[in-house]
Amino acid sequence: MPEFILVNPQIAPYVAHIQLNRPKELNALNLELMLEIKEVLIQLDADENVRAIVLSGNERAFAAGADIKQMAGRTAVDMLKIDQFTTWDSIRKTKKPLIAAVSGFALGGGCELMMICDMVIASETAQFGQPEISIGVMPGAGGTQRLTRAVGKVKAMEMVLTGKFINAEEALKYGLVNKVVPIEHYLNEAVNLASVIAEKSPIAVQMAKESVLKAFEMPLQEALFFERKNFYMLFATEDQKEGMAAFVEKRKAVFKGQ
Ligand code: DAK
Repeated sequence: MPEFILVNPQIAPYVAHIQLNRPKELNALNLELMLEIKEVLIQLDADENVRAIVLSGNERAFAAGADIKQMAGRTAVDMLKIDQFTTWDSIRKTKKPLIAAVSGFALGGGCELMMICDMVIASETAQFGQPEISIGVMPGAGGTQRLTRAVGKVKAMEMVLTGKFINAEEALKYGLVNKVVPIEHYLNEAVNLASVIAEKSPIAVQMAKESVLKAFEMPLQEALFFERKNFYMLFATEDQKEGMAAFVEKRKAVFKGQ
């Protein structure tokens, strides 16, 4: 049983929910919590009854960053040996769509974890930041890269070099989040978004997710080639036959992930 997260494999049909659960520490990401997220995501990725996953904290905090108290005394060699990247890389490689439901603080590693997710629903109270500079370090789990790709150079520089937070409205304006909703709705809104995706062909969703992510990893020509292969591949699925037949027959498609 995980100690630092709560897992509901069916918060809605085909939608799983992982909730970070260290409320007193504002969901600070200690190593154990990250390992638990990694393990659960591997299980959910393999579970045919799950087609999309919502990741949330609580109303006060999505996550206020890596656990500073756990990290404070470490040397560079300790950090190297612990090799947290194995865990973070595994989370990043989740095949199913990950939707972050963010309320309160999403800071440092919390913001980086959020940016690994594919979409973000924020509550009006959400605050985002990369405040590592204020504790003598800098973002180490993708913050300088993913934030810059999301919000552009000057805003990323401002956030990373000053450590200042931005609010939900600003995050929306800069394209860091998909939607901002009142606090009482943020989790439902994320689950609803996940449910819309869960109605689609899970194979097509997986291929499409993979292809969009290549936009950040490959030069355009290679990425277009990658997209093309995935597109062709989908014509080998029953879901493609079902989807197109349903359109022609004017009925709702029922996708089986075959
Ligand atoms: N770590 C540990 N404890 C934390 C914490 C954190 N990041 N953030 C908050 N807490 C704890 C506080 O210590 C406090 O505990 P007690 O003192 O009550 O025992 C409790 O949560 C409530 O916090 P506050 O009393 O401070 O609450 P406030 O509302 O006054 O302030 C705050 C909220 C979020 C503004 C403040 O807590 C704060 O500034 N927190 C730290 C934010 C921060 O600097 N985050 C960045 C951390 S560095 C890597 C992967 C990831 C990372 C690095 C490498 N690899 C894969 C290699 C990530 C690094 C980081 O995130």
